[in-house]
Parts: sequence; C-alpha cells; structure tokens
Amino acid sequence: MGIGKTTAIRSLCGDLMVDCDVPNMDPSSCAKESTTVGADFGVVELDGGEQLHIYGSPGQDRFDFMRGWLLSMSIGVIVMIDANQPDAVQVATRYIRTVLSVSESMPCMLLQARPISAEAADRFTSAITDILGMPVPVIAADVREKSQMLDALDIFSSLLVTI
Ligand SMILES: Nc1nc2c(ncn2[C@@H]2O[C@H](COP(=O)(O)OP(=O)(O)O)[C@@H](O)[C@H]2O)c(=O)[nH]1
Ligand SMILES: [Mg+2]
Repeated sequence: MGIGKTTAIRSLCGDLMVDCDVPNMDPSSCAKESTTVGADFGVVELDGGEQLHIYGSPGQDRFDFMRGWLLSMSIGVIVMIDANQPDAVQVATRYIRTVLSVSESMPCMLLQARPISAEAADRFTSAITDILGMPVPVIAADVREKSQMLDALDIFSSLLVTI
C-alpha cells in the first residue's frame, strides 16, 4: 500500500484511468489517507494505434484472489517496490514467484519506485538474481513523473515483443 500504483497509472494515462481508492481504514500499517481496493485501470495509446491496458492490483494478501484473476489475463507484469525496505528482496521475490507460477514465460520487470543509492540498487538486483536463479530487469522511476513512467513503459514494451 502506498508504493505508487495509482499515481503511476495516473501519470501514464491521465484522464484515461479509473482509480479504486477509498479511505484507508488501516493507518497502523501505512499512514496513507486512501488505499486501492479494486484494480485501478488505465489505457495508454501506443504509436500505431494500439492500446495498452494497465491494471493496478492491490498488494495486500487479502487481495490474492484479485491478483490471480488479473494475472490470468495479463501479458506482462511490473512489480513496484521500495528497495530501501529491509524486506524488499523477500517481498519482490515472492511477487515474482507468484507471477511465474501463473506463467513461466510471463514478462516481468521490477520498478524501484523510491530513490535508492547505486550501491543499494546493485545489492538488491544481485540478491534477486541469486534467489531466483535468473535475471529480472530492474529499473528506477519516479512514478509522479510522466516522462519517467513513459520511459519505463518503453523498456517494459521491449520485453513484451519478445514473447
Ligand atoms: N516523497 C515521495 N513520494 C512519492 C514518491 N513516489 C510516489 N510518491 C507518493 O506516494 C504516494 C503513493 O500513493 P498511491 O499512488 O495512491 O499508492 P498506491 O497505494 O500504491 O496506489 C503518492 O502520494 C505519491 O505522490 C517518491 O519518490 N517520493
Ligand atoms: Mg492506489
């Protein structure tokens, strides 16, 4: 909660998005006024007239069923993470394993959504690669900045065309 899913989709899609935010009733877990309780949804118009549909799945365990449903119809997944958090490696690998359990060939990318030092970013990426036994693309972006999110989406799109 609070990593920036809704902000990221709003940056990318502007008015072409629907958010599912409601007041946060669990301020002890996260001091945030609102939280996502459904799948945020937005549309990005791609060059060439195609559309990319983006869904933001809530992260909390009680929304496992929704993640499963969204994954079943996804062509790729971006896992957003704050790599400064002490449990970031465990959390990220758990989400990636969930994605790969649905489809071993699902394009998957990690998005570092909070500023992090180059050393910490390297440590994070190495730890993920060691645990999963495979490299996972990791990029950093400020979700509030449209241009950075478009660059991130560009890199992600290049993973999609390899499937
Ligand atoms: N200070 C700071 N705030 C950020 C950064 N990235 C995102 N935010 C803020 O974090 C909050 C994320 O909220 P939201 O998008 O609703 O998160 P969600 O629960 O994952 O949908 C927003 O208020 C963003 O403006 C960052 O790099 N620095
Ligand atoms: Mg949200």
